[in-house]
Amino acid sequence: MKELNVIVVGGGIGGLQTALALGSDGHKVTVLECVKEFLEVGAGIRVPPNSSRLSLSWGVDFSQVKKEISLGNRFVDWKGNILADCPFSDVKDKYGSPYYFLHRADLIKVLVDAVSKHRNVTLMMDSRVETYDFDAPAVVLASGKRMEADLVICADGIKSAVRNIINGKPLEPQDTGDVAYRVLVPVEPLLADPATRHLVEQPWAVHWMGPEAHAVGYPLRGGELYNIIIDITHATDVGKPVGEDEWRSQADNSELVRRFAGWCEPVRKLCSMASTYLKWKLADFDQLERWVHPSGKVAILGDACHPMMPYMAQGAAQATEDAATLQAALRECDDIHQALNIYERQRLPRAAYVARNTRILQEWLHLYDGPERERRDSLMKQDKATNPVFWAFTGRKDWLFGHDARKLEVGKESSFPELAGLPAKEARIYDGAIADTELRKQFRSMKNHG
Ligand SMILES: Cc1cc2nc3c(=O)[nH]c(=O)nc-3n(C[C@H](O)[C@H](O)[C@H](O)COP(=O)(O)OP(=O)(O)OC[C@H]3O[C@@H](n4cnc5c(N)ncnc54)[C@H](O)[C@@H]3O)c2cc1C
Ligand SMILES: *[C@@H]1O[C@H](CO)[C@@H](O)[C@H](O)[C@H]1NC(C)=O
Ligand SMILES: CC(=O)N[C@H]1CO[C@H](CO)[C@@H](O)[C@@H]1O
Repeated sequence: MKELNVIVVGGGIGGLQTALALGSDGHKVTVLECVKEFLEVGAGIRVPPNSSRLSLSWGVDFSQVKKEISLGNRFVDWKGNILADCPFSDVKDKYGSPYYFLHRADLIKVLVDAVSKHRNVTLMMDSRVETYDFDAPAVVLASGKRMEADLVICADGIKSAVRNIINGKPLEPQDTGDVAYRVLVPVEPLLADPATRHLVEQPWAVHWMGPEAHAVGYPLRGGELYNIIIDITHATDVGKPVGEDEWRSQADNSELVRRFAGWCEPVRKLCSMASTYLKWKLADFDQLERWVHPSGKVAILGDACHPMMPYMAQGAAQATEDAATLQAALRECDDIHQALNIYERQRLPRAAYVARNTRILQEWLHLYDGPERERRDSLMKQDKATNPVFWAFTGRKDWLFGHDARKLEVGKESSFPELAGLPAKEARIYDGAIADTELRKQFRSMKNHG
């Protein structure tokens, strides 16, 4: 395709990567970002193998930031017993690059650095897009300025203002039933304690799983910080509720300490160390019908079209794949509309499949103790499609990590590995008929009197 003028709305991880991908093919890209400057959101982000290679090919320099290389996913019950390890030791040999743990602020920094050095990409901060002209195509900024292009890519995140118009009918993100706490703690107290030392020294992503909650922890920045994500059902979250896809910074850890009082020592310690944290309500939706506006000149990308719970650590990676497939489709076709259709046909079902699996994982991660939990614990040890852990079945792991998003697959039969089923109805928390056990009642009374 000839060189295009492209507008990217939104300078998140998705928008910046799209700009770099298209800029490296000679397209002239302007990124419009509404905030005045990027917030330093203190949190970790997991970057799977093929994702970092794509970024590298667009000129992103990871060498300047401190990374941790993941040993894999470790699954532990809430009392501290290791149930299964899903090692990533083969990842570099098999998929060509390691699985990284990064600080989110570091990832944004390397992306912004690459963008600011790039001759073909311009990043405009403090530039809110208010309206779209889908046929031109063009956007109008809050300042009143109108900007035209050959192609507009909307990467404006989960609250996307343009999603419903592109989709042709409304589809709002729905509450998943869970809230997420994100915490960063210093490592010194963890290193000083023999019960937690290994958490910093051995960079597993440890998943502690218990009734209606799980926590994931991993070290960051060469072991300078420890990152924890805690996901709890609203029903048993004893903290102050947050509004629809709003996040809030809080400093009082007493609610976490109370909620996790019955858990193993590392989890209790991490909760007590949480001096400040961010809190989200997690939302997602079923797949959209369209990612491309009928004008054929505007398309949507990233969390705007496939928001998902963070349980597979795939949100940013899926946005990276979006950018790579879009780049490849524009290379392949002379017609923009045709390229966008190829992009949609390849990306929409893949992202929807990952989101669907995230919901299955949600049920298995949050089971109460009982027969279904015992069945889970034994399924987790088998390299089979019935294993509820996505990566523990080699067929799915290869599908996820071995994918080259720059290879266009449209026309070929795209096949998806089999997903694990849901737990039995009576054990399911989100759509089941779970019994009102003593423990459930206890959580509720903690909530009411908290
Ligand atoms: C708790 C949590 C943990 C996560 N952990 C991981 C993980 O480990 N690994 C992973 O891969 N993913 C993870 N994710 C998901 C990941 O953060 C997102 O999927 C990814 O950042 C999405 O990027 P995006 O660019 O599509 O959207 P966003 O990052 O939301 O960016 C959208 C941008 O558009 C801007 N914008 C919005 N409207 C306008 C407008 N009208 N005009 C101009 N600009 C506008 C916004 O200011 C924003 O900068 C996690 C998410 C959460 C909530
Ligand atoms: C920018 O575009 C030109 C073509 O206009 C291309 O030759 C060059 O490689 C691009 N720059 C980068 C850094 O990719
Ligand atoms: C972009 C990229 O690096 N893609 C690679 C992903 O992994 C598969 C399987 O290892 C490779 O064949 C791709 O080249």
